Amino acid sequence: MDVVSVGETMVLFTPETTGQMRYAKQFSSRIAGAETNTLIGLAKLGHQAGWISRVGKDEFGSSILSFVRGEGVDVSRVKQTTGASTGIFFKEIVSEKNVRIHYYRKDSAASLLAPQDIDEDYIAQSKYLYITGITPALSESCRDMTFYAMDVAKKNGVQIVFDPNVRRKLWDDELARKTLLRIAEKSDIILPGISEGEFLFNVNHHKEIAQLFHQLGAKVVVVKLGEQGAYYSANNESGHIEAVRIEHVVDPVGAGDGFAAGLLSGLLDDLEMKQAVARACTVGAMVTTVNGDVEGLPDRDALESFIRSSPS
Ligand code: CKP
Ligand code: MG
Repeated sequence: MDVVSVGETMVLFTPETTGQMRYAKQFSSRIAGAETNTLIGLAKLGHQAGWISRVGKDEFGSSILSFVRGEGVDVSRVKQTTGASTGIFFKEIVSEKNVRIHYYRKDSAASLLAPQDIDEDYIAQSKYLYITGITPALSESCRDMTFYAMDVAKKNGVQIVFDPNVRRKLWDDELARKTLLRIAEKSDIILPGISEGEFLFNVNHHKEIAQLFHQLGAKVVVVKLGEQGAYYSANNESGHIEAVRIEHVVDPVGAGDGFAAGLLSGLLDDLEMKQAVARACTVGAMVTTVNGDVEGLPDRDALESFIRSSPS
């Protein structure tokens, strides 16, 4: 495997109409979860991506497994669990500027994940372990598992890549801050947004955020700046990459996961940091042009033709 990740994937329902969801009568369903969004992005770009998780032994669990497998991700380390259901969530589009997420994932199958779900060899043979701040928010056993997976990676020289993905609806602020900072201390590459830097350190300047993560031990920090692109800082090298201009953002959710896929893809292809960050910005931008979290992720051909057609 090039990249292995562990986390929850759910069925996502979106009302066909905008406005308060209580009036919605029809919903479309998709599959989404930060970790599989990134793994699918990598698989579409031709990399070997593997997922560790649990889903329920139910119709939604089966649907997630066949979808993620169909996108080219290895699901051999995903278990279907009896006694707990697959999580679901809703994306309520009240108005273009007001999108609300409603989770129905408490005590879900994935929240039962625990250290014994980690196959050491599976992580040991991979190049990167990709962790997001969502998995440790799911339960205490998920927190234990996250740290255990990172210990296995460290022991075997596998690089740890971390997207803080703060989800304040899922856990208490103090526990979130403490846990995410502990994960950051063990991570090699960190991909925060400005609001995550603010949440963790109470500072909102990208250079300061990068510096603080370096002080915790990170070798590479890439701060996502949305429409302003991204700032990267690594081994005495730093710089700013302009965002790719998008005419109309259809759905911003999933952009961060696409960004991670683009960056890891660039690093796996041995691009220079600057080029890898540019690929991250491009993939992140492409995700926002399509409804759904993974549907806008490009394969190689789509990525190249998008770059050719973008105004430089
Ligand atoms: O930070 P992003 O918008 O890239 O993440 C979106 C994902 O995993 C989405 O797919 C959802 O399932 C989640 O984050 C989550 O649990 O909030
Ligand atoms: Mg994010």
